[in-house]
Amino acid sequence: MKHHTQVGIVGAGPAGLILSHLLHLAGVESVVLERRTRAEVEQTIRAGVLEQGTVDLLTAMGVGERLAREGFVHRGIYLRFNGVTHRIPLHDLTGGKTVTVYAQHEVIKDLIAARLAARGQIYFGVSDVTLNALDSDRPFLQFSRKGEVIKLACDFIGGCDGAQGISRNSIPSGALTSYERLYPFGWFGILTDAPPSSDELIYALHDRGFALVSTRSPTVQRLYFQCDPTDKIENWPDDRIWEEFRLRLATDDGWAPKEGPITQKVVVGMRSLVTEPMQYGRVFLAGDSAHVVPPTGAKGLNLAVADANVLAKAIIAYYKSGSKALLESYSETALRRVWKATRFSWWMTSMMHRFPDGDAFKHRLQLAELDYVTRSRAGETSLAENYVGLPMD
Ligand code: FAS
Ligand code: PHB
Repeated sequence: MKHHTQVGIVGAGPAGLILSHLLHLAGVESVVLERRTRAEVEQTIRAGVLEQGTVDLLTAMGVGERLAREGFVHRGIYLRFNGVTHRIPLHDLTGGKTVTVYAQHEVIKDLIAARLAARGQIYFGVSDVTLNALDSDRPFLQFSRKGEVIKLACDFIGGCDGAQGISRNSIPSGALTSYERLYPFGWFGILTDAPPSSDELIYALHDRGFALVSTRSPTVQRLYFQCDPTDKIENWPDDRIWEEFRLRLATDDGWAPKEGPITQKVVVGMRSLVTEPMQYGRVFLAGDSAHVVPPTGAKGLNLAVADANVLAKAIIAYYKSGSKALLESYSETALRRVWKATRFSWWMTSMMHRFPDGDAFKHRLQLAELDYVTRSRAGETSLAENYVGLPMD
């Protein structure tokens, strides 16, 4: 076990693994510390949509081969409201950009395989990780592994441990400002063994609430509907779930989802959170450890990737030229994109969910906004360029 590395990374999610592999490709060494087992990390069902920039980066990193083979390229999405479906032609509106549906846990498997094939150091199942001496030039991580307490000296620390991690909380609270918005609803998500119900994703607003039709493969589908954030999966037997989807996704021409056995149910809460700055001394936050977005805009995973890309460039520049300029501007650079993705995720969420306050005026505004976005070239272009992903740098 080494006791010094150039970059110590906490968390083996998209942010930590992308950071580690980008550093490796530039000859910078890192060690990744992950509290869960490899199997747990690789089996965590989460996001499903990769922005064009994410696909391009994974490909450039040499981790895009299975993605190219098994991912589903989508050239548009559907918005459904008042029983009518409108297509947003993403590809036509953005000069040829698309999104690819490829599950986050598949990206994780590909990244872990690439790291280990390159003899990367990922320590799964560690515990009691602490970040220390962050405002010195000799920070260190300390953790327990196989009953041994280990001290790992680093030049820099990547805090990539997600919304429930310790990195953000290791920074003196006076040094950070958090901006948060809680939403009065969550998502009830299912995986079902069924063929696709649609060739592209369907985002629907119904009087009963939001619903989303996504996919994972020709035989496994991913669907969500808006629910009370305190709702429990025990309240939702399969037949009640399908009835709710049929109601919320109904169209004037009789469309209905293709049903099948439900193999996974989850209730996820919904909030927007941005922490500023995303750095303190020698620790740099990337991904959900610094910000959380509601999944409506499919941004969470993609923001983690973008942060890791910006941070990797900054660290590599330091080792190559000794310049700290990109390190010093990391937070400002990352936050410009984070706030634009946070705005878009808030906008999509606010437009497409029924707020329980029953505000009829607000609901009429939502329908007017949807009517504008789906009938205005400028409106649909704005949605499209945000959905496929704003430029990474
Ligand atoms: P992650 O949370 O993915 O990874 C952090 C890692 O750090 C985890 O493996 C964790 O085990 C580890 N860790 C935490 N504390 C640690 C400690 N003290 N020591 C060591 N390791 C530690 N985004 C979308 O774009 N679309 C979606 O549909 C979507 N659905 C989601 C559904 C759910 C249930 C959740 C929770 C999130 C969803 N997200 C979605 C957001 C999600 O994809 C995140 O944005 C993405 O995983 C962020 O990646 P990371 O920042 O790497 O954090
Ligand atoms: C998913 O497939 O899990 C998914 C797709 C689009 C979203 C959110 C989640 O906006």
